[in-house]
Amino acid sequence: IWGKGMLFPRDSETRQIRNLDGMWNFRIDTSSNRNQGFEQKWFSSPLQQSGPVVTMPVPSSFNDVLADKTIRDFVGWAWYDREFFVPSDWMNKRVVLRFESAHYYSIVYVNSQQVMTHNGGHLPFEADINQYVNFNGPNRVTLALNNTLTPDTLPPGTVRYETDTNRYPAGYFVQNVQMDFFNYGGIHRHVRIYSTPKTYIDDITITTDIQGTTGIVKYEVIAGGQPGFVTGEVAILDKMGNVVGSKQSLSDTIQIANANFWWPYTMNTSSPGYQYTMKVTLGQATTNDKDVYRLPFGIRTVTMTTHQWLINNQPFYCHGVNKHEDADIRGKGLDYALIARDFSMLKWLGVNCFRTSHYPYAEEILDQASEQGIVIIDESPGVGITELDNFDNTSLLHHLEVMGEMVRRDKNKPAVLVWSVANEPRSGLSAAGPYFQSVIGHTQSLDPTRPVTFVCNNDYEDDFAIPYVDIILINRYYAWYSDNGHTEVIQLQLDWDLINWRKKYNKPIMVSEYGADTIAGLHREPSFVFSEEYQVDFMSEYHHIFDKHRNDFFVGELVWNFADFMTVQGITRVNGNRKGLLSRQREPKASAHLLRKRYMAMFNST
Ligand code: GCB
Repeated sequence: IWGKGMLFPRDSETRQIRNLDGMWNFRIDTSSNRNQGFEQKWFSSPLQQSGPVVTMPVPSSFNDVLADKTIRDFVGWAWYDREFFVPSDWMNKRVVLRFESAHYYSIVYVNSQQVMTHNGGHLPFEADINQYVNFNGPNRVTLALNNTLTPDTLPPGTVRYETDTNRYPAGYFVQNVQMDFFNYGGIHRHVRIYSTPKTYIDDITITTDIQGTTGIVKYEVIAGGQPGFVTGEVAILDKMGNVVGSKQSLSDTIQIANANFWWPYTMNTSSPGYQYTMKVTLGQATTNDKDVYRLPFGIRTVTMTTHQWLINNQPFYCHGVNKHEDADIRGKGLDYALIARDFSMLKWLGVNCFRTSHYPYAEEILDQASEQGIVIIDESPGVGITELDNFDNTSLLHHLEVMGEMVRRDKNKPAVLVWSVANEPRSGLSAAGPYFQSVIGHTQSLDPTRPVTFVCNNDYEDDFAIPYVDIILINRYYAWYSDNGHTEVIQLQLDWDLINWRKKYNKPIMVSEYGADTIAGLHREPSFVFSEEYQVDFMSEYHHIFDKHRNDFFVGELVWNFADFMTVQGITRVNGNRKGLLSRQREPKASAHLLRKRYMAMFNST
């Protein structure tokens, strides 16, 4: 069912990795038809031969690196290239070129030949380039990257053209987006080449169950290349490297007595985030190929009852935040120092769960969450599905495809416990019924082990998509987008709302967003909107109602947002969205101290 696998590149005795990060050559195509790059075949020679280039770091968004407004606001084809070498002893191997993500539409060339295309940011793509490369000299990789959003992309967007040259310069157009974050473009994550034997481990799927103290590990290995007569050997190693189970088969079940289960760090402080390693060895009898891959995984279960979220059959209360991949200069570019800082601040806040609003984050981030015992609600880039044509068949097919890519990438990550297929679609439209029945049903069939949902900002009376979810996630902005400044309405309105959802659907409920814009350092007493005092008062009101229903059907709260982040320019956004508990530089506002006190007190009671 998975098609081709997308295992994260990992070194082993049979695999090698070379990193292609660094400074690449870069040019944007500002020609009037925005198509000069293809007409002049910029992919057929080094980029600096067809025109001027600037230096652009990879990984990074291209927008905020340079003091150049045209590049910052650019919409269209951007071109990257660089030289690379392939070790000559890779000649008889699979040579895979992999982009962990590039936003949005990619066409990749190696030595002037097109080797792959990919539709969508946030998810990896790769191709075997063995036949295109030179093993005895330099090679060139070129990427043509287009960040234009259309009604069929995820997230969707539209382009507005102005042709009245009395009022607009020639060629004027604007990208309109339906989401509240900056549409960063660029090569956002690592680019690598890696080698595997010609017959190789293409994919591994692990699902786990528990029975008493026994862990039940079901696995399936898919071979790629010329499988023919392949043999499989699987060993499970504990953290100390001891083999605790093994089988001679490509797909089977292994039982581990007295297993260490994967737990969030707030539910088990002695060994949170416990992961085993599955060592898979694949052999090809005729060619003598041998491939080894080591996959970390955790043993745990997740269940939604009518009123509880259970992890390993114990009730879990999610106290967390929403995040963004976002920071100064690099935009959405992967940065290890930033990842480490964010996890340190998540722990400082006492967060035990976050949602990857509003797209799948880098695998390095999810792997940290797995290792540190922080639960992930893994969200697709389905944000801003609000116009009628976003529900058409082309959009639906792309959404199904993206869910397939996302589940394929993240299915083995123990921290990922819930799939969210979308954020704030117009689920009050009748078209949302069949659309989400299909997207949610597809995701459930790809992965029957995890609950599936979407994030809703609609009213309880008239929602067409909520009937299909396993848990209800609602975003609420009482006393912000409505009754602005009036914190006295929050308890009444939120309570009324939660009780009505509960009565209608009898499912567990979370508030997946609540928040108020706050300028760090702005103070007013009594509290006033945009001041740190207001954010504190505002959140405290929500907490009363969360606590009222907590031991009943209310299973979690996620603040909007962990940190301030960049958005489009607009009259409601002062250099970005300021609803962070932390500034964009990850320093706390007063609300962060409030949340830290609240979340720390929840340990062991979750
Ligand atoms: C929302 C959206 C989020 C926005 C937030 C806001 O409901 O899901 O993307 O950034 O509200 O601050 O308006």
